[in-house]
Amino acid sequence: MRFICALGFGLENFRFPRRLVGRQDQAEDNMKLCRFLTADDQAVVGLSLDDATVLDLSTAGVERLESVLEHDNPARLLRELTEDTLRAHLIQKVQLLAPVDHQEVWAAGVTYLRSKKARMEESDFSATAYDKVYEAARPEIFFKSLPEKAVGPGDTVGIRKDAKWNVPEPELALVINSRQKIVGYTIGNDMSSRDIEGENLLYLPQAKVYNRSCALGPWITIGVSEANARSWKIQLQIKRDGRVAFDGETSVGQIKRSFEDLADYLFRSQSFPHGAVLLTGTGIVPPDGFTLRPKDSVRIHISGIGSLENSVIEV
Ligand code: DO4
Ligand code: MG
Repeated sequence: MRFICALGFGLENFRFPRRLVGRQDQAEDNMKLCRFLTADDQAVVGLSLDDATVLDLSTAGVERLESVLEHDNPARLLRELTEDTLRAHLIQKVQLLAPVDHQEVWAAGVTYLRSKKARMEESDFSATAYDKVYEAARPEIFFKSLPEKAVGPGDTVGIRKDAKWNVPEPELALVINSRQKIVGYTIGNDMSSRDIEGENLLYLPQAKVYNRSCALGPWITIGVSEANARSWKIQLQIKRDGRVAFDGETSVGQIKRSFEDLADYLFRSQSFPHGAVLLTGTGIVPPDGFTLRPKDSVRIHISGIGSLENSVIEV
């Protein structure tokens, strides 16, 4: 009854008990941790247990994602937090932000056969490098973004003014805490300039790291095993003038390396006191004639997470 009244008058101003949001035993499968902007422009940590509402965890004293991700058992902590009375908002009425606070964002590459083949074709010059790294024990891992530069759902992603061949790279992103434990998953878009990378592999940082080159979101799915995540599908749809300009699909199970292995190499001789986000590589590559244009819309869907949508601008 109280829930119905709350919806009628706008959920934002109501507090209601967790038991009205969803059943306790369903919570672990559906926990989505996010950051969002409140009506008075405060960035807060949120938790969603269904498709419609997000609970403001700042009302339970949680100020940063990190305090959940560093917990021994984030899923259990979130369940306990939802036993409190938390302020709820309708998801449609809040602006979700990239789900990072102080975590550096890194990316692995050439982890799918599709990515290796496409890159060998785009560059005679560096073809053997891609071939070798695909087979080698040590993966390719590169720095992608400072957390404050990552863009969130609904924001714009960038294509470089000085590049002619630009593509999105839809990737599963591992959310790893400071103790190297993979505690969740989100969606990453590793925007890339293929002509710059193809000209010379030493230009990789310029092809990959520039304004608005990394999108993350819409939230972090907590408490899912690697085995389950490997059954997820990844879809990419690019729309231009309202029409589908490219559509592609792959499966997380096609990634050649284990998530543990990727996290292990990232943390070798390097510590991440706030944890890290690691994109796991792309398995979807649009055909060679395709390049993004300003105003295109890029939608990445991963079945166990949700959708990350951004429009394109020139930067
Ligand atoms: O080797 C260049 C980058 C590879 C990459 O970003 C990917 O495979 O997703
Ligand atoms: Mg990539």
